[in-house]
Amino acid sequence: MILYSFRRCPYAIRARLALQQAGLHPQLREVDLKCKPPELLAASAKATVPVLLSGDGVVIDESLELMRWALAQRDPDGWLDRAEHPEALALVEQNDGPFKHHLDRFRYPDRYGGNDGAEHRQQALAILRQWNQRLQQQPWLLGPRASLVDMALLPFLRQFRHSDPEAFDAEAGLEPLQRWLQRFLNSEALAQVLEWPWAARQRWLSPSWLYHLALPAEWQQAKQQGVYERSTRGRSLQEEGFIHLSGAHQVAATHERFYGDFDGVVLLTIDPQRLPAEQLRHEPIPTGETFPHLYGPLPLDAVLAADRYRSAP
Ligand SMILES: N[C@@H](CCC(=O)N[C@@H](CS)C(=O)NCC(=O)O)C(=O)O
Repeated sequence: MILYSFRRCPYAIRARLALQQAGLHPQLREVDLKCKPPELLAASAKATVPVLLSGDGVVIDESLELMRWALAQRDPDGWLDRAEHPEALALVEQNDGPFKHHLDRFRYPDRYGGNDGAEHRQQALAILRQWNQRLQQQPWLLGPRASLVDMALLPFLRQFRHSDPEAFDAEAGLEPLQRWLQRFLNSEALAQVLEWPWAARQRWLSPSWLYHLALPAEWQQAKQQGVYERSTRGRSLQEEGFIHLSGAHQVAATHERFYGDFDGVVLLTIDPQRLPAEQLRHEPIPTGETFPHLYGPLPLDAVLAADRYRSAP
């Protein structure tokens, strides 16, 4: 079972909460949303996270559906109880529709071409006051126990608070809602789904791509000059004759061997289709292992992403 996910994404968080509750631990593929791996696009053309591949041909690319699917297998605390009730469905719809709409525009007014972030915050707060009314009478949205609905909404409220925690905490009359969020933020369930390996800080590396570790100053220089001609640490393309690349499964060992003492090494993600085919060769090194070698400068337009490399803890 495979889960494409993104650590901070509220949809992915709610999916991971349900998977964990059901005792399911798929293999995690943490993706970069600015540079989505071809495997994710092949699994779901929608190209959003989370996406679950069940292993027996089922692909689920909607977080709520994924929650229901996971809890249908095991639901020890009855999160599904009343989850299909009309008022439960209305709450989820309100969250995924208007609340999310205002949340995005409050968090990123520039992205939405407006300067009315404060207005959107007020509109989101109007919705939160409705949720607050429910929570005045009961600790969770549907009653005395937590349900799928709480877990579906709370990751979005977490984002709302996170955008301006002081203003949120100072908001008068929202104490029941603030306590509801605080219980979630302090919960072991959330801590667990934000932890390695549930929410890897290390991006999943695709076997469809090639990789190269670069020193930040040399990568900066390449961007300015429009050409990258370093082979490996301390060696140029001219000296070595080719640029050392790695397959996804080789990056960690290459990092460990040559860059383990260097803080801030940059991982270049390279699309092999954009390399001159005649310059790319897969060649054995003396240990017998085969590595990709590029016999020419690295074209900058073949570099899909350049991020600080994080090794697995
Ligand atoms: N309706 C989808 C929405 C998922 C979604 O929009 N996820 C965001 C990340 S929080 C995403 O993948 N966006 C795609 C992108 O940024 O390109 C679900 O519930 O799973």
